[in-house]
Amino acid sequence: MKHRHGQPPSGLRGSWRPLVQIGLGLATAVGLWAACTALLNGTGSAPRATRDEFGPTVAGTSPPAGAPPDGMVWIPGGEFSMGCADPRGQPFGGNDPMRDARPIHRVAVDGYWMDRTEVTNARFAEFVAATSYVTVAERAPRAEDFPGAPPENLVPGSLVFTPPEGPVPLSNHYAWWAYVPGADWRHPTGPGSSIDGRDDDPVVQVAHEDAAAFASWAGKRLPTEAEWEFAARGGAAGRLYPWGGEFRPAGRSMANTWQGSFPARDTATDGHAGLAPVASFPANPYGLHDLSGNVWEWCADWYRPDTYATAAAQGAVVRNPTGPADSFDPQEPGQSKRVLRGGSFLCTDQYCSRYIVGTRGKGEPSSGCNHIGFRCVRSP
Ligand SMILES: [Ca+2]
Repeated sequence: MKHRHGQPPSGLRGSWRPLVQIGLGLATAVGLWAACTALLNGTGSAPRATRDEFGPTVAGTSPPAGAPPDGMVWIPGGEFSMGCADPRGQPFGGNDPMRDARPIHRVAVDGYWMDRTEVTNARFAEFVAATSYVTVAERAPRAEDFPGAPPENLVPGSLVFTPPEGPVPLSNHYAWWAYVPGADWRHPTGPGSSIDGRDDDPVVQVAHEDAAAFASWAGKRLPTEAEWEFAARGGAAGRLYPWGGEFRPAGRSMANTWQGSFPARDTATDGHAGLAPVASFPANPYGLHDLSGNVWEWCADWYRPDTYATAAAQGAVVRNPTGPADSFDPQEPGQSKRVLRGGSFLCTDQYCSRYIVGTRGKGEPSSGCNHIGFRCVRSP
């Protein structure tokens, strides 16, 4: 098992025991970041794929009659090649082989509506105003769930990216993640922060169940991983990015990611240090914004590294896959994970190149973070 970008050694975790006790969570800080860092062993059976293995995308159905739901666009569905070739060696390809995104295999999805953008603070606030919903990060951890944790640690909070003063080894996520009491969707980086004037930023510090609760209230649902990828590809086949094959075509930034030396200094040459308001960058051919970078997006599926191997072994087009029945992450065998997609403003080829459209992320579902949000879909 490689650990170059994986879990810190247990001794380091031991030094963080109070935090670990507070969160399944903080284990999860790692889990969440592992979403952006994983060097998976995978099953060992996934063959190295090439771009040649992508077949054409065959678009599906026309939109149903009537006006589109507010803020949504029609995704025609159809048959496509799902997955990611090894991006190492490509410009901005990073150093992760992305083994959990292979084999590239044929998948078909029915048509659906999808939110043009990530769900914003303004929209999430409407939901909370209408329902008095309290997010996971705003609830105090229960003592029975964290035996041995000091009572003073059983306070609501969430995970916040906290850049170090200078360069640090990239093998230890704890150098830039902290559990911050009082961090929640209204205070994305802690009690001193706010979302005033940030109506159009994507909502963050939402756990998977918070996202699902919003979706249910809105008459929508979280996308399956296959729906997310079909939409992100915009009808094209095998491209590295939602907009094409070049990360910065003609020198233009197409997504909110990280520039500069990670994790100490984001030079923000793309115009945004931290979150960007949704739709700050061009839409893909289906009219969807921010599929790459800005915030990770929760999907409905459980995560397993062998999901694609299992699907491909069926030897036929996989129709409307909803993911495995359970979760397994060899990096954190005791933690269930849901799929995350798209990468975030923290992604950089120095560390995480999951702004590449076919790559997969994962997160412990009860944890929010200030680089994780979501968008919804609706079936006709
Ligand atoms: Ca940026």
